[in-house]
Amino acid sequence: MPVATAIAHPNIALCKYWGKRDLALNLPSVGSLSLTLAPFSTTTTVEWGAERDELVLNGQPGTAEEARKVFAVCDLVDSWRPRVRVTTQNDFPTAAGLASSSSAFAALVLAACAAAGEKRTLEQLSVMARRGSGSAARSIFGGWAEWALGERSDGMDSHAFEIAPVDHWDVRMLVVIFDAGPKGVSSRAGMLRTQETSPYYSAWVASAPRDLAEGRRAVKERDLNALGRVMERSALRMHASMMAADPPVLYWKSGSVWAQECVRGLRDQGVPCAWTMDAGPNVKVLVNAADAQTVADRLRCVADEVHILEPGGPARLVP
Ligand code: 2P0
Repeated sequence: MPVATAIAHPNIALCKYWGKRDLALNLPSVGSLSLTLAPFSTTTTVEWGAERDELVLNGQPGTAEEARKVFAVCDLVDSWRPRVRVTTQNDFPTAAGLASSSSAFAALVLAACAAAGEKRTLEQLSVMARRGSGSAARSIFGGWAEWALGERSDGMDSHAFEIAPVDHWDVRMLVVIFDAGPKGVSSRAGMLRTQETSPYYSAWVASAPRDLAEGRRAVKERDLNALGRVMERSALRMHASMMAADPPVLYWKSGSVWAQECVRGLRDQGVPCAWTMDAGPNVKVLVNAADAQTVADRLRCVADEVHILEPGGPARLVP
């Protein structure tokens, strides 16, 4: 039976994706920019030919909704596919706002295509990963990746690409955890509610292209102060749009604000650093590698756990 195993790292967006212009194809309303992060990873094995479709996620049977999404992506690899067994393991907390779906679907498409003997370009893999989860389009690539908005109605030009390689810039991303539980509102539900009910959603979409252009330039120039301004602005504008939804989508907790204040305090003392937040209360902080330990020690005063992550490589097959 053909079997393949792939490993992928999650990514954290520096310029955010929030909102869909096409639900069925999972096409975004805005372009986004991210950093792929090691050593956190998802390892996924696909057996192409099994008695029945089966998903095992972190040692437990996947839920019906998880299985539906996983097998729908397998259908994209081959619509006449045999039944498959998918075994996937995250080495970091699932659903804690750490973008576990980004590494999960990137590893899945790579393993599934290899097990099926289907050759695909990185761009085609990124398109397939996007159908599973938008942020996964970016985790096909290592280092600094941009997910293009695209123009085509079939979505084939809405894929990620590398804007700078993994060794471009010696930074660290600190993941500041004070709440490791599953989130109350899924990203997908939160996005849909925002675009259907928030009066600020159109302003968010209109503001995103400028942030993306500035973010791309700051990454290329390795300008942490400029990138930090864009990161915080993009995160705040995204969260402002969702807070104004009806009912509101509010992921923030008191710890989120404490961590942000800690980052501002460090910056006032001359340590370049900037925060971002996703669909959960935990905070991520971008710093120069040389400052990572100092900043992590300071953040440990307001958090249960602080993980120091580094730029990670692309999704790859495990021999
Ligand atoms: C991002 N997030 O750019 C944004 C910022 C969360 C906040 O992508 O519906 O799991 O599967 O495409 O990718 C998380 O949402 O959403 C996400 P779907 P996804 O990283």
